[in-house]
Amino acid sequence: MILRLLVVLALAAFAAGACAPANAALPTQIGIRIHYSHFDATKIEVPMGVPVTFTLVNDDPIDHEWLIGDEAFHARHRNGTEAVHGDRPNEVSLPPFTTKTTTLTFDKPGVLTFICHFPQHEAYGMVGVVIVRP
Ligand SMILES: [Cu+2]
Repeated sequence: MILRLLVVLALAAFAAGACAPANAALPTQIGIRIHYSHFDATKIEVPMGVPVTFTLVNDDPIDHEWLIGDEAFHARHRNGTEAVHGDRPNEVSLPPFTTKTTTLTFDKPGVLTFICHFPQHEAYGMVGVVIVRP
């Protein structure tokens, strides 16, 4: 009987721990600066289920873009013909010397990639990952 009670208490403690917001310490305000055709942050951890605001700074005298999504999304954009993005929070066009903000809420855990799909920019290294933590 006592053993059973201890098991129940242990399970209750485990459940309480599992429900604690493990991702609460992760930032919801992210700054990414582009300079010499590179992102200055290429591995970013964010919490799932809450709005995350990205401030994107293009410090270069040329156009860039910040497109975030999964592999299928990027496969479409690598072959895409859309020169300018503007209406979707996960697709941001960045003219020279501009700053833009965009807010996204990630609804599932996992790894997403952000890439600039201007010709040769991905190959040059304009790639980063966002890790969404539950
Ligand atoms: Cu670029």
